[in-house]
Amino acid sequence: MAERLAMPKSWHLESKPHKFCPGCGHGIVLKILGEVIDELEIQDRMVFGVDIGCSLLAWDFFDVDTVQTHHGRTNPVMVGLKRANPELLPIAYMGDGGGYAIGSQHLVNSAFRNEKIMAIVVNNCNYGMTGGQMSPTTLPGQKTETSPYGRDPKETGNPTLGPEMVAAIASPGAYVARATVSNTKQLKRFMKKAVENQIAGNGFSFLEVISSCPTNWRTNAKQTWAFMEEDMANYFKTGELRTPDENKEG
Ligand SMILES: Cc1ncc(C[n+]2csc(CCOP(=O)(O)OP(=O)(O)O)c2C)c(N)n1
Ligand code: SF4
Repeated sequence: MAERLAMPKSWHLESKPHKFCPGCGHGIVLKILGEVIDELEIQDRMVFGVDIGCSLLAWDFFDVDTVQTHHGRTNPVMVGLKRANPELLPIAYMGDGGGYAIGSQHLVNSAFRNEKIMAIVVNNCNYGMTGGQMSPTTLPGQKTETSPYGRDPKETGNPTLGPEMVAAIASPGAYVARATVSNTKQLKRFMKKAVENQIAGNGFSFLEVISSCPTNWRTNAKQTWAFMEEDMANYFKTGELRTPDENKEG
């Protein structure tokens, strides 16, 4: 059994070490989420929804009630739980494939209806679990299994800007932001504000997190960091796009 050491109290100790590849950003996002759950003391009210893709490797990550749903269906399942029991704090956790491709209609409808749930999209610019195919957020020129010559926006459009889309259709009370695993202080601030927005019952909370997938990017540590901090950061700008009081950190 793993030792607790610096692990959040809300983590499920028996399932550690976790199942993500070395260098994967999912572990960082889930560590920050665990710290926020502990600090806000919401472990008993939280329901964690994991999608298909590498997010599902977190099915036993937290010591909280967890539901696994198919591609992109995590948002409506969390909405149903919230409507049935408004005391719950459901958090939907998915990849850019689940959130912006096959589950995009659910994301759009949750945002339009200002559903009082939180959704986290971990954006690693590819379909990680299935071996690195092109996803909605694959960057122009980026080589993947299904774009071996690099993504051509003339053929496949431009990468999806999830928070920008959600911010454009969100209602007052929504919280929308983009963070990155390469800036954990900012990531924690935004994660906490998104969860606090749920506790206050203000409206939809949406957080995209720029994350790493060195296995499919086929990058070493230095190249992984550079891809996130240069290529991805140039296209996907971090910051808050909607807050309940409209004071935003840029
Ligand atoms: C309806 C359906 N279509 C396709 C698949 C195959 N599939 C499983 S995981 C996955 C990719 C998921 O990518 P993403 O959501 O970006 O998450 P990641 O693995 O990168 O974290 C796909 C296409 C599936 N399981 N179900
Ligand atoms: S395939 Fe990519 S996203 Fe999935 S666990 Fe490995 S590094 Fe993480």
